Amino acid sequence: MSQKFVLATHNPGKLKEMSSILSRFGVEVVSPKELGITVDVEETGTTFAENAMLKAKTICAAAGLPAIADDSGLCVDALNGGPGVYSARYGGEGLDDKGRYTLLLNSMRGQATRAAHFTCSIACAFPNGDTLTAEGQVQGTIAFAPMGEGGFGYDPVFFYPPLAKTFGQLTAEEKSAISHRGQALKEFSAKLETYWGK
Ligand code: ITT
Repeated sequence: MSQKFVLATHNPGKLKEMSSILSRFGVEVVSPKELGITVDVEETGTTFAENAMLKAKTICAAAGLPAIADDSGLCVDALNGGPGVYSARYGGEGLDDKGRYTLLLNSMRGQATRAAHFTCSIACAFPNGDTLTAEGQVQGTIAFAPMGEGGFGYDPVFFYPPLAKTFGQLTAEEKSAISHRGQALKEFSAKLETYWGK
């Protein structure tokens, strides 16, 4: 069975990664923009899972189509798990991706404990009220300087020891094979198969 899903995100980096990963699993997607949907969901949840479900349900209601949302972030041990759910807003509204990762590098100056992980919660809401969820995580460290131009967000400063590269130095395919988003969407597509098989 095939059905079209709207991706409940306004982040172009995420949209690109989610579309490409989901297309490999045979899931057909459309962006909110293509449907003329501009609703900006206020992320009032305190967990990634809550925020993902909030976005999926709101966009599903607006589009009348099943919606898939991603709530994700970077959790740094030395910052007590921050910026975490506030990753997109770290440092306030005025900063762009580069401003945010520069602020992060500055707050990690002199810090020897550099362990961090990316986490991703996927939520899918169907017009009939059904929901599906999935999670993914990837461990790494915070680099001492930005490296690479790939990806988006904090990728240039997220160092992945097994490949000895930052996420910014990986191709889209390399990143998706190991990333928090890649893992969460893989789990999601398996759950979707089961859901459709019911
Ligand atoms: P939507 O809510 O519209 O999806 P957003 O960017 O506001 O977009 P989030 O609230 O989930 O999304 O914030 C996630 C932030 O975490 C994102 O803006 C990046 O700064 C960071 N992030 C998440 N996944 C990342 C990745 O794969 N690489 C680098 N940074 C990532």
